[in-house]
Amino acid sequence: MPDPALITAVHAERVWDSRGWPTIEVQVQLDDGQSGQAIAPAGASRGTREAVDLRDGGPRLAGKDVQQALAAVRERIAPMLIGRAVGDQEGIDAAMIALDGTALKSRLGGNAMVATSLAVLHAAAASARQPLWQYLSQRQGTQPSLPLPEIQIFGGGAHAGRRVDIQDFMVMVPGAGSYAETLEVTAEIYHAAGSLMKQAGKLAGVADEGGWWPMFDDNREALDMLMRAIELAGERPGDRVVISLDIAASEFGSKGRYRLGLEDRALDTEGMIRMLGEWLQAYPIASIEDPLAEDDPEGMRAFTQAWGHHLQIIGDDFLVTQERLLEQAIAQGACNAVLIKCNQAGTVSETLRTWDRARRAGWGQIVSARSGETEDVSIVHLSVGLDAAQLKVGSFARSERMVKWNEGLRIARAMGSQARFAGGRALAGTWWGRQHAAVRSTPA
Ligand code: 2PG
Ligand code: MG
Repeated sequence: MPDPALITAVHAERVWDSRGWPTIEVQVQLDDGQSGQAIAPAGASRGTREAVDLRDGGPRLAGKDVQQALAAVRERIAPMLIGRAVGDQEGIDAAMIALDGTALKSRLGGNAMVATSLAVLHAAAASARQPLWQYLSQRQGTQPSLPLPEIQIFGGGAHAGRRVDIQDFMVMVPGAGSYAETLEVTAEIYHAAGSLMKQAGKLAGVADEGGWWPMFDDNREALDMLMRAIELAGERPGDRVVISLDIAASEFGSKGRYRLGLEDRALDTEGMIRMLGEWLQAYPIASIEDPLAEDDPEGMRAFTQAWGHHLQIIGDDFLVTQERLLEQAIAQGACNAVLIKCNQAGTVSETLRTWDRARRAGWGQIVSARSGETEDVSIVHLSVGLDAAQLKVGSFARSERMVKWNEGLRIARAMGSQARFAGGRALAGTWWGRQHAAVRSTPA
């Protein structure tokens, strides 16, 4: 066994994200000449219990500058990491957590910590002379697979000036034969949706994650337009292609009161569950994220009891990639899948603990980007290496999104004949999985 490589330097620089705001890039150098680097992403619809980014405040750059987070890496984290073995991810993350000492990582900054933690992981993979997906899969003992993409067609909510209430109108192609095929089918649907918007005189550019800007008069109009786009792309909705929604209900609801601004309607928890139930009966929706607010666990439990057998129910703001919250939700029977965002947890080790807990519970796992992204492709490697089976990156436009979808293609090529596509595995327990299992078992 070669001696483990040691960290010799940790650099931090200010770079810029896809919304044009500052963020932080960390590079970790090793004594074997290898290095790793990573950039912190940034959310807009953030859960209140996720790790917080350290931002400078003040009048410049809307208070979003990251000089304090850069200083935290250069002056506090770097001296602590120099000389440590790069493979000791847990020890390094634990040391940062102890140095920070706060519940939400507000002293060093979740942005400083996640960029450092991911840079350490990349450096360890480089030192092992392995691509990150392979390093992770060996470390965690998984069989790597290419994930099923979840791709946004219309953006909304906090990513589109609240033009519609619902945040993400997405498609998945669980019936595709390969990762590459999901992208091709989605491209057809994305462009079909753009043509329909143009014909209707409603084309107004794209939202934060590259999905079409939603010029709709009510939330169902978006769903109807999505159905038409799927058909125009030559697909039968519900067959190879299904719909997926991120309601991001915490953005317009709290403590059991929800306000749909677009329709000027107020709903209680029961009303929300009823409305979503009507949608689930009318449209081929196989996955729904944050159907109720993060402070409405009773609602989440009731919704899961009513619909958990029918579709995938994902906790994002509700679980914020925290093992403790996931544990509670498993005990309560709230949700049946978890969104995995490294910067909500704040370190790689905490992210891996949440992923592992979900896996042991048989819950779905969706590795996810944030609405503020960069050229960083770490999450694609995580989804493949952890065999998470699903990946959410935003839409099918803008390079901070495409760099990730394209990285999946490169990984598939590198895997060659070993490439395994997760396909519709994650949706096996939903109406889609049952329907397609039945189709498969019907004699020709
Ligand atoms: C979400 C993400 C990505 P944000 O809610 O799932 O769509 O948004 O990064 O703004 O939290
Ligand atoms: Mg979400």
